[in-house]
Amino acid sequence: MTGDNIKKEYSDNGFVIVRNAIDSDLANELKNHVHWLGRKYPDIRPEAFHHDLLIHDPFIHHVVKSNQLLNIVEEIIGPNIALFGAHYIAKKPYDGKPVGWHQDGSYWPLEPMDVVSIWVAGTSSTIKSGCMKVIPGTQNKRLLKPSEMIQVDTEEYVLDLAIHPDQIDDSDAIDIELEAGDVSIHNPFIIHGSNANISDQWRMGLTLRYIPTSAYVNRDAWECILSRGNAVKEIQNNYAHPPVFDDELHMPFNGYEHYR
Ligand SMILES: O=C(O)CCC(=O)C(=O)O
Repeated sequence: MTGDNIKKEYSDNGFVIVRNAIDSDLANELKNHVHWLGRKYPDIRPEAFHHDLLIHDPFIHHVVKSNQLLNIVEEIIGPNIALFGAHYIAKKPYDGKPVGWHQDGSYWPLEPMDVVSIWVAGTSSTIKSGCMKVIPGTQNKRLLKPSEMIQVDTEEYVLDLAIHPDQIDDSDAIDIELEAGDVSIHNPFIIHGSNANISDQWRMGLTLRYIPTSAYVNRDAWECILSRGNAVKEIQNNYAHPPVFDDELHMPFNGYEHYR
């Protein structure tokens, strides 16, 4: 898919799928990383490997700065790029939780709301394993505030808020089925969610939220990763230093020696 096509589909539809965006070795490492995190944090569910666990991890810096992803992101937000959020939403076979319908922008302290989400598939993601689904056209709706959403039980759902079912018409929702190495890209307005994993396979996705460095993250002490290009001096975002690889703390990966 050419850069122009990615840009056009994204701007027309609020989402786009790019097949084989990353190579199979990197997709495999993503999968290994989820299992490695599972051993490191046995008490944390794999849908909840959040930004704070990932922001100082050399493998995440490596992925976030990979040209395979940044060349796509640059088509949409331009050449000066920062990562504002990383989160693995990995669903175990038979057990992975659903994600209620929501718009990402409802949660985010970005000024302006200039951000693109890249959902990187470490395994296949199918209807049965609880792939992401989007409601087309909703990218043109206004953002709901958290106070306009309902609280849901995090024992059952990945996120604690969801849009009230009365406000959802999912009759033409689109299932975003992916193979390992594919990515889907969505904007912060589009309504999306996912079902539980009822298959016998893992479903692993790494969500990466990229902003142009001109967008301000209005949250105290929040760390971003400067991924490509330059920071904007007047925008007071915090950028994490590239981590130093430590055998005791980090998973080895292809290229980890650059972080020694
Ligand atoms: O991974 C999922 O099931 C949902 C993903 C999602 O909500 C997101 O990437 O914003």
